[in-house]
Amino acid sequence: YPLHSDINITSHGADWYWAVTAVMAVSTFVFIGLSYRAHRSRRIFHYITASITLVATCAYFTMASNLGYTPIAVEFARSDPKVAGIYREIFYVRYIDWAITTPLLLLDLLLTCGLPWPTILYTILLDEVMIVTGLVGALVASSYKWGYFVIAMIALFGIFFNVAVVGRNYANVINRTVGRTFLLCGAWTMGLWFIYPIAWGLCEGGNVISADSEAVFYGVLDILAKPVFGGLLLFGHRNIDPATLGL
Ligand code: RET
Repeated sequence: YPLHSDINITSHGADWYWAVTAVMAVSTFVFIGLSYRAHRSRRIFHYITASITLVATCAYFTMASNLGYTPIAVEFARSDPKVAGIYREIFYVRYIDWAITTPLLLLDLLLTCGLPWPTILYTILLDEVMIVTGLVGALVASSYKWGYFVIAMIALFGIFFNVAVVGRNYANVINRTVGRTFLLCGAWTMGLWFIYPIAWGLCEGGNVISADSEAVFYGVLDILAKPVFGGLLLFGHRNIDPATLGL
């Protein structure tokens, strides 16, 4: 079985991955630093947010080192369609990152609007379905991969409903500050999350753009969805007492 892949990041792609690694690491220290401004009992959002960028630091360190990938056939030999021809570097480490960090992002968001625990837990379950089917789809070489894509999209719409409709109603009932913070962070998150399947379709799915372009596309998305989201969320929480959220 070939461990060799034909479509890989270049040294420019690796440089960019190192830059994102640095952004994630610095953000982690900033979020931990900000936590000292709050009493220990009121640091839950700092800790969740710092954990997200810490995990991302590890994932980006791995990709910058050109590790955490496996070659997947993206084109097949003309003579025999059952024999794979061209292999692309598929970073499965992304999905290990997302399996840990997307539930934490949802926790940040859904604790902010005071959703009941059962609703938070089943939103996180939908999220795990989305990430794991996305991973399987990325690793499957045949067009079955698009079946997994469809399942992940259905799960994403379920998450969207719980954030945009259920969560927003709960946030607005608590008070105006919570309502506004949730609206900003919720809209930011859901807007970004719907761009991930587009990136997947162009990279793992359709092999349309290069591995370096993939690095830039996912890297920009991850910076906006993790450190920038975390900054917005903690800024919103500066005037919110966790006790008003039942925390
Ligand atoms: C996949 C592929 C299949 C279809 C869908 C996907 C959605 C992924 C999402 C990822 C979010 C990642 C974040 C990372 C951290 O910053 C798995 C790409 C719907 C929404 C926010």
